[in-house]
Amino acid sequence: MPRAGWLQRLTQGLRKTGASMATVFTGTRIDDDLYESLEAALLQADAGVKATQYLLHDLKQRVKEQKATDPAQVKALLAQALSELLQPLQQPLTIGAQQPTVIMVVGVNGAGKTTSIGKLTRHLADSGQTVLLAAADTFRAAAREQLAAWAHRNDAAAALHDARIDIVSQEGADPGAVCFDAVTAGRARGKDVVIVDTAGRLPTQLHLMEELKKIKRVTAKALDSAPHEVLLVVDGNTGQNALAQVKAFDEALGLTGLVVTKLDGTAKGGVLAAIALWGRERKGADGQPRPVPVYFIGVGEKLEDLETFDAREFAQALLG
Ligand SMILES: Nc1nc2c(ncn2[C@@H]2O[C@H](COP(=O)(O)OP(=O)(O)O)[C@@H](O)[C@H]2O)c(=O)[nH]1
Ligand SMILES: [Mg+2]
Repeated sequence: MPRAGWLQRLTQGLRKTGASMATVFTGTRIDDDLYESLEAALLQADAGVKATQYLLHDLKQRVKEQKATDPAQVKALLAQALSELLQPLQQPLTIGAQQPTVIMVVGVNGAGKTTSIGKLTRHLADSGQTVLLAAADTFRAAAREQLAAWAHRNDAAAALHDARIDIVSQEGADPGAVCFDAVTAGRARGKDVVIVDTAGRLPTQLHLMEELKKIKRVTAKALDSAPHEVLLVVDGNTGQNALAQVKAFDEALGLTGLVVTKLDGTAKGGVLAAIALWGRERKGADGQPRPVPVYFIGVGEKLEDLETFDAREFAQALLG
């Protein structure tokens, strides 16, 4: 899909937010009323209290510095403030430093993990990477079948590069065992990427979170440096709860990236501002801020409906 078409879909998905943002700037004066309705619109957009306060403060400074007098200018300055806040989330997923690069995918039920894996596989196959999928969502037979169906849909793209999408799946097996086999097979077959699909779970289900930690440990037994990426898939419609999910999964597993799905629907989008602000406080081993990047966003249910995250475009779409 051309990038422009995708952007339209995102804007369409975020149109409610965009519409209420737009009305904030229709007045003729920059006054308390404007800032109050902006505050309400940001909260309504799921930005959360902290990110809303941050953006308002930042915006007021910009307005002062620029000596802005027209609400339209304020809107442009808000777009700047927002895209600067979101900028650190814009980082590419890099593949190839390790072979195979092992990507573990986690999240709550229905977030779009398996669908995103299907799309990501397409993205990788298109760039000539060979992919092996691990069906470590072993709770339901349907989950294995769903992953296999996505693999099959990707075969045409892979065939262009003389490759095919392999899948490792075992009925009734322990998810850790499936991962171990998958990573071992990925090494033996010289695959570029191994993607591990896991069963959905809530961060409050502690025994299930322990199981994820175990999957992670077992993966490292099959390949020392693995997993190289731990991706959390979050449904863009979950509002502020998305931030709670990010924090909890990060605490348990150490996330390396996010995929935010369903931004084509009725998502409000502001939660990315909250995730970005939280990311500033998150420190790496070197004490430097290490935000969790948004590698991709999902804008539909089809194979090609995955896009890299672009902070500026996202800010524009959000502001309508
Ligand atoms: N509109 C839309 N639907 C999506 C997107 N990503 C996933 N879905 C749908 O969300 C539902 C759950 O997806 P699934 O991948 O099975 O979730 P999982 O339980 O996390 O593996 C399915 O109906 C998908 O088609 C997206 O970006 N946009
Ligand atoms: Mg699934």
